Amino acid sequence: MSTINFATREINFKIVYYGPGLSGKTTNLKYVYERIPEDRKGEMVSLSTEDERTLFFDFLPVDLGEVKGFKTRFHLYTVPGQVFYNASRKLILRGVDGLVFVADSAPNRLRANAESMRNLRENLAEYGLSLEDVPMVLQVNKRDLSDALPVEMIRAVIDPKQRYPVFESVATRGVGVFEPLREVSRLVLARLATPSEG
Ligand SMILES: Nc1nc2c(ncn2[C@@H]2O[C@H](COP(=O)(O)OP(=O)(O)O)[C@@H](O)[C@H]2O)c(=O)[nH]1
Ligand SMILES: [Mg+2]
Repeated sequence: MSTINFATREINFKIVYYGPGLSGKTTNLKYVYERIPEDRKGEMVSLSTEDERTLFFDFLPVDLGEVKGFKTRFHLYTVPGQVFYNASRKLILRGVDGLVFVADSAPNRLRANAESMRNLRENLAEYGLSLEDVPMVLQVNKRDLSDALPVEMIRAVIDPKQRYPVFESVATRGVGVFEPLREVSRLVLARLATPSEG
C-alpha cells in the first residue's frame, strides 16, 4: 500500500525481493544501491539476524518522474530466505506494493524455488492478500551456471500459468538486475493510476 508524504510531496512504494535463500536477492540490492547517485538514495540499512540479513534502502528513481506533482520514492527490501526466519519474511511483506521474485537456476534449488513461492502465497494470505493483488515480476538468476536449468522448467514450478513477466539475470555481474526492477516499478505505478483495476 503506497503512502503519501505531503511534507516532502513524495509517494512511497515498497518493493520486496522475495525468493529462496541464496538465490541472489542481497546481491541484487547491493548492485542497485551502488548504481544510484548519492543524492538520490538513503542509507542502506542492514538488520542482522543470526546469519542472514534483512537489507533495505530507499531511493528516488531518476527516470520515473512525478505522479500528479508528487515525486516517487521506492523502498527496496530483501527478506531472509531460510525457513526459520519466516516471522521476518512475513513482517517485511506488510504494506508491500510490488514483488521481485528471485529464483535460483541451480538444479538442486528447483524445489526451494517452488517452496518459496508457496511460502509467499501463504504469507500474503495472512495479510488478506493474494498473489493477484500485488504486481510481481520473476527474475531467474544465476544464468551463468554451467548446469543452469532451462528457464521454462523453473517457470513451470513457480508460475505454471505464465502470468508474470520473466527476466534472466546474472546478479553478480549486474546483468539483468535493473530490468525487472524497472518493470515492477512500472506495474506498481500503473496500478496507482488505475486502482479500480486492482
Ligand atoms: N554464479 C552466480 N552466483 C550468484 C549470482 N547471484 C548471486 N550469486 C551468489 O550466490 C550467493 C548468495 O547470494 P545472495 O545475494 O547472498 O543471496 P540471498 O540469500 O538471496 O540474498 C552468493 O555467493 C552470491 O555471490 C549469479 O547470478 N550467479
Ligand atoms: Mg540475502
